[in-house]
Amino acid sequence: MRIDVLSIFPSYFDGLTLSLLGKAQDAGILDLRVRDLREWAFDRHRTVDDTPYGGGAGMVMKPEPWGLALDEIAGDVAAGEAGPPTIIFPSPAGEVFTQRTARDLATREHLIFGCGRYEGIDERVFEYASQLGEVRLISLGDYVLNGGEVATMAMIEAIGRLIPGVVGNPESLVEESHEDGLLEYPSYTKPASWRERTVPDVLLSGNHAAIAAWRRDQQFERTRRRRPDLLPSDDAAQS
Ligand code: JDH
Repeated sequence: MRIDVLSIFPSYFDGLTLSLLGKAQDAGILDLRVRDLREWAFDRHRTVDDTPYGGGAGMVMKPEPWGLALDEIAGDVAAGEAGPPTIIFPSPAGEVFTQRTARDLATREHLIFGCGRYEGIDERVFEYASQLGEVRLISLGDYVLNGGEVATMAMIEAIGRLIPGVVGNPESLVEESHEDGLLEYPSYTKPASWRERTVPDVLLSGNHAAIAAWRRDQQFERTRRRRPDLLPSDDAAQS
C-alpha cells in the first residue's frame, strides 16, 4: 500500500517510522511518504493561508498549493499502474472514523491524506480532488483538534495494522475479526499475586470452558457499564 501525507508540519509523522509501521516500511509492505505542503507555495513567504471570504475569525488554507500538490502526487501514480487514489481530508465535519472505516481503507492501493490547519481548507479543493480520486472527509471523533495531523496519524496506525504482514501475530487480527462489538475482557499476567491483589481463580483453573464463559460475562458487564450504546438492546444505539 502507498500512503502520501500532505501537511505543513511533516515532522509530526516521524513517529510513524517507529515500531510496527516502521518494520512494514522496511519490508516494502508500506510505502509512506510525507510531504510539506509549502513545497507547492511559491511566493516569498510560502504562504498557505488567507482571510475567509464572507468574514469571520481565523484563516483558511488557500487552494493553489493543494491543487499543485494533488496534481503531482495523484499524477505520480497516473504514470504508474495503480488506479485512482482515495483522498482523505480529516475534518471535524466528516463521517466518524471507526474500525469499519479502517477495514474499508485497508483494502485501497493508494491513500492520500490532506492535513488542514487554521479553520480548514477552501471548499473548492475537495471538489477538485474528487476529479483525481475518491474523496472522503473523515472525523476522528466529536471533539475539536487544531489540525488534521493527529487524526491522520491515528487513522494510519489503525489502517496500517490491518495490512497483511504488518501485525506480528495474525492470531490477534483473527480474534478481532470475530469481534462482536463488545468491549474486551480484562487481561492478567504473572505474578498471580501482586501487592495483595490476586488474579481471578478461574483463570488459574485450567478449565477452558469456565474461562471462556467468565471472559464473555466480563465483556457484557463492562460493555453494559461503560458503553451501553454498543449493546443491541440500547434504544439510543445507532440503527
Ligand atoms: C482537520 C483545521 C482545526 C478547528 C471550527 C469546528 C465549530 C475548524 N475529530 C476532529 N476534530 N477536529 C479535527 C480537525 C480539525 C482541523 C482540521 C481536522 C483542519 N482544524 C479546526 C475548529 C474548526 N469549528 C467545530 N464546530 C463545532 C467550528 C477547524 C478532527 C478530525 N479529523
